[in-house]
Amino acid sequence: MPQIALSRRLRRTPFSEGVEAAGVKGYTVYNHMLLPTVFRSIAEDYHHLKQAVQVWDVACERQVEIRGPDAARLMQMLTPRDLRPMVPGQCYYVPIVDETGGMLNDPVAVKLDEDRWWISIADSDLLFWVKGIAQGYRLDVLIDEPDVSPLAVQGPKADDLMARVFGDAVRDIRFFRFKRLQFQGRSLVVARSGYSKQGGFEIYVEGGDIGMPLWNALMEAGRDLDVHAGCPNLIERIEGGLLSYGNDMTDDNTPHECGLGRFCNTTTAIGCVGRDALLRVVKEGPVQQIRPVEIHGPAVPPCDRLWPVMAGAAHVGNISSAAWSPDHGTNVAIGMIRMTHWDAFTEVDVLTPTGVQAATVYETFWT
Ligand code: THG
Repeated sequence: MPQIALSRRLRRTPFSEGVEAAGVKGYTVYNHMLLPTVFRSIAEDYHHLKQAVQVWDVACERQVEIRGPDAARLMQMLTPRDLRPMVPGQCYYVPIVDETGGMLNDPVAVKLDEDRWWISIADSDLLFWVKGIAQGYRLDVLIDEPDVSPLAVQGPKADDLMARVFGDAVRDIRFFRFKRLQFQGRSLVVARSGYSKQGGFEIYVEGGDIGMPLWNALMEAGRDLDVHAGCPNLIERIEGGLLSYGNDMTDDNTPHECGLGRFCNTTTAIGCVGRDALLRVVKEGPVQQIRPVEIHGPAVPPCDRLWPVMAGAAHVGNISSAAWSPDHGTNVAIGMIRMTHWDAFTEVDVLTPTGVQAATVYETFWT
């Protein structure tokens, strides 16, 4: 098999040494950085994630830091989610849209202080857009990518493992809230969040030098909990309906098409640069939307391009992510489906690279 060449442009992370020692078998590239995709096998990693606890190198979730008197104003320009209720110590999942209402990213916003924010980005070069808006509007802010690398601890035993390293205070952290907790004399943001539906935390490791000490501390503390290196799991995230920017949506899609309307308050998000465009979209309603799709029949190959969804001769949507689910005994998938066929239990056909497979559209994901 051809290999992907490593170089300085394809950045390693503070945890890469630990990832390699744990026997990583595959990577993808995300924000110009290595992101592990598989350790034992995707199916074995999936079962283990649902039963035990994993430590994930998600350093590729880079931070865009905004600080200064206009930080909150700039943040609200970026998203149709009303940020006024947000207080320091909170995280918000925020669609980021351009002037047409198209999705530029779907990050987690972290409000450190009134005048200091992190945007924990998905895979697009959001820094350029944020800097461009700040310059264009002459805002009083400093914007950069700090030396901050998230390390996720995910799975049903995450609370027990984290309590051993950071103390019982972790147990009281509420969903999408964070506390500052000490590790080796350094104060780190620890949030209850993460790219799985199994529960857990994300540690925003400030300073790459403590990356491996923290990785090793978690691995040693969790030996009897069956802790293992892991990574965002394709099967689990499709079951849970966690979207992947660049795969399941692009700048051609509005948040409403992505099913992210519940994270938009477009009428009250005064200042959002995509507000006028989105107000028009909200009035008419989307004509296509993200849906869970069950693809019947044998296990599908990896979905590395859009697979047409057909109703007879009519092209009614596209599958963007798919995998065999061991727990459900069927293929789980995410598709963008036109409104004529987006009702639950609509029967369709999916054109996979290996042939036509019958499929059923649903309205709610598997977990
Ligand atoms: N954590 C952090 N940064 C990230 C991700 C993350 N950056 C990249 C990527 N993931 C951004 N995308 C998502 C997608 C889904 C969620 C978070 C980031 C998520 N969604 C929950 C859900 O849909 O059930 C909860 C959303 C909510 O209720 O607010 O967690 O994972 N740091």
